[in-house]
Amino acid sequence: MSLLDQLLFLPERASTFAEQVDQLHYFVVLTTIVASTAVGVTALLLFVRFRQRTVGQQTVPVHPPIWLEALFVVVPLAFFLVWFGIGYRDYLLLSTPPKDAMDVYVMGKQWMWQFAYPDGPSSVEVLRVPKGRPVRLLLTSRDVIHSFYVSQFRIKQDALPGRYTQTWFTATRAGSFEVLCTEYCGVDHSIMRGEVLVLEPEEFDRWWQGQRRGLFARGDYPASREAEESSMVGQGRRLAMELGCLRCHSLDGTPHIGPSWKDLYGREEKLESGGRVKVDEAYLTRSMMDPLAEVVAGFKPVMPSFRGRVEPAQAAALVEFIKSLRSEPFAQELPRGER
Ligand code: HEC
Ligand SMILES: [Cu+2]
Repeated sequence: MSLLDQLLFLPERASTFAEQVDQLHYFVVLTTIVASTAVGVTALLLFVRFRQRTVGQQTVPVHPPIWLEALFVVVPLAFFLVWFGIGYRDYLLLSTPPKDAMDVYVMGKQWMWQFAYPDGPSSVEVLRVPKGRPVRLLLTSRDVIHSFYVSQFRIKQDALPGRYTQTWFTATRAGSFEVLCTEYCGVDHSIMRGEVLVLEPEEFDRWWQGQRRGLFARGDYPASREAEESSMVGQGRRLAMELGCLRCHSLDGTPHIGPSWKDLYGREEKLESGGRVKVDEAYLTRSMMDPLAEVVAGFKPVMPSFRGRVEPAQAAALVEFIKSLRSEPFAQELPRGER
């Protein structure tokens, strides 16, 4: 397939998705090449075979049998459906991160990418991840729509202001990969670049421990005190007090003016409108930005909107704080041995 890679200018493959995405790509490209060539060649043959031989010659009307017409409809349709089937399967895979994935918050803003690990450091422009472990990205934007694209991983996901979207990947080789923004977002859109640094697992663990223990107080790595202060759960707790969320929400399970935050994450919430919704990061953020859109059953729609009052990084911290209020830890394995 390396000839096709070159013909199609495909970048190298560095994630578990890449293989699958490319196979579908090849399949679509090859069948369309074959089919369009066949149509073109047939047309040429017919031009020659049925060319006008005498002046004033009339074209004989053609009445194709019904089975032939059906064939021309069913065969292309079958191809489209097969592509759809494969695409749908891949889409499901791409949009359901494994439970044990490591979470990283990603914020796009004009014109840079910022990354934050719930339990650890945050960084600008460079995202360090271990090879071979699934990583879930929770994306948002501080200003306009951006789009997070790493061509070698074959992932692309929009980052929208006031909302969280997610995607995931498992990197299959160590190295440095460029992050591009693929949604035109202003004058410096073209230089809105970041870097995913895929490290060998041991190397990542060493870096991670260093971040947390302050072994690398100088040099390449930020000091660990910074890492401590930026612990998202700690920040979220502070914010919840400062912003007055705790006037209406309790942390111990007793409902107050609003529902308690204890064991909120991951459960199914009944809504006043009759529906149900799974409490995930996106829902929690929506509840802060647009509280009246989905009112929890049994509560009054009195929560004020925090749109514009809570920055994306703060929203992420609040979400992480709410997630930390679980009586049983959920299956999430942030770098081995750290929990
Ligand atoms: C004036 C009281 C009040 C304040 C202040 C308030 N909330 Fe709420 N909140 C409510 C009520 C009432 C509900 C339930 C009705 C609804 O869904 O809008 C709610 C619902 C929620 C939900 C959904 C809960 C669930 O069970 O699904 C979240 C998440 C939430 N609030 C987060 C926050 C955060 C974060 C803050 C602070 C930045 C905050 N709230 C401040 C009253 C409040
Ligand atoms: Cu952008």
